[in-house]
Amino acid sequence: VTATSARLLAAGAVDGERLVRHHRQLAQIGATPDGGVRREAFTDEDVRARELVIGWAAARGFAVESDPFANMFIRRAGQRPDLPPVVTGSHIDSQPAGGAFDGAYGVLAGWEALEAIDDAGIETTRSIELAIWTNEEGSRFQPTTMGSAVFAGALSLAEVFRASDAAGHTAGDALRQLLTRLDLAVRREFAFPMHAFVEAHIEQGPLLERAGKTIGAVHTIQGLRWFRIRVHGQTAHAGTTPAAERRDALMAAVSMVEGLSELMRDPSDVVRFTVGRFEVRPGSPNTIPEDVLFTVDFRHPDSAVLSALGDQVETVCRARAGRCEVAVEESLDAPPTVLDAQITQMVRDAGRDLGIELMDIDSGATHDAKYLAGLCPTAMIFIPCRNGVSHTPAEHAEPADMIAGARVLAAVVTELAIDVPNQ
Ligand code: HGY
Ligand code: MN
Ligand code: MN
Repeated sequence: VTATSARLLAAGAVDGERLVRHHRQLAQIGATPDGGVRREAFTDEDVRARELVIGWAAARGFAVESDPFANMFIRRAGQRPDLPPVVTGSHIDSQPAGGAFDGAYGVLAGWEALEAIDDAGIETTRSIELAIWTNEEGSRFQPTTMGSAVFAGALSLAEVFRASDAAGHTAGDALRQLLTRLDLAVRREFAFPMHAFVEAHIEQGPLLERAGKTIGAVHTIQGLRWFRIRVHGQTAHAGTTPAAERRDALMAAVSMVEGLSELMRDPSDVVRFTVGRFEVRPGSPNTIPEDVLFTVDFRHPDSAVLSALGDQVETVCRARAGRCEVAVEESLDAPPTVLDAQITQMVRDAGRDLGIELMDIDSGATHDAKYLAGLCPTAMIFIPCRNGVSHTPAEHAEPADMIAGARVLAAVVTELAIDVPNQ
């Protein structure tokens, strides 16, 4: 079987009903009444979602292993298990008020690709693996794409273990608990050699839907910087303390947010600037706020702009601190990532051969693929989502698009796993 005929065989073996059924099963774990999902990293829901996929793997006889950060790898062995595998995958953790597709779709499409290839009886030279990356969202423990960052060596285990949630629990403790419950074979080393990585994902924006296309071949993932800003003042009585004697952390933080939104003002609407968390302590109506923690998520496709504006975040906060103290910590600094041209061409070719409408696209959201791209040739396949919305319970992708994406993915990973020139 040539790589070309095998990839069509793999795509043809994708079972759309099975994919949609698996999606429904996964979406039930952490389902919220508004149709969304709450399945944050390291929670009971994260554990149960992993167990579901581990169960599917066990039924197929595929081995499941993890690295020390519980990034999981499910393997369909090839004829040459000694060669670096072809890896696909995404994440199954969600935002606190998330949807049922962000991340989950890439894991389910990857799993469907593995099953389709297995059903079609295709012998691949390289093994094909499904990766499930830990804490991609970074909502509870910052930053986003934590698991792949640790895997790629962009963050150390010691650094991420110290990350703490709003209740003061650390990511290190949360990971230890998760590992106790899952009893995983922790056998994989960080950054083990991979031949290629391909991630399927919903677009999370409106471009594919507007253009009437089914697949996006992703060119670049825009860069982003994350900051945690702690403002410290002094509690005092709201009814008695004169203005001049106040050290109100909230008033200082509000002024900082104003200064930052001026800094980030962009008439061309390319800058993305978000303050997504704002915590006030002690949080009593008649007490002057002593502590504020807020976060900044700043994104841009141009690394020069990321540097120029991002480097001023601390300066602006200091200038607006008044009588309060401020500490600015940067938890993520990721430049724009250009994905692999050759595999992206394989995505376009597979779309063409399967008769699926496709276009090139850039990613406004970030993905584990950006760290994998530093380790091996990496590509991404997008499918549309309704009204372009994501990180909301309203997130939705059509079954027909989910199936089309899984077919393209199955074709591409098959082609990558069969062809072994000069080895
Ligand atoms: O933040 C992001 O773009 C992604 O959802 N992790
Ligand atoms: Mn995602
Ligand atoms: Mn997300």
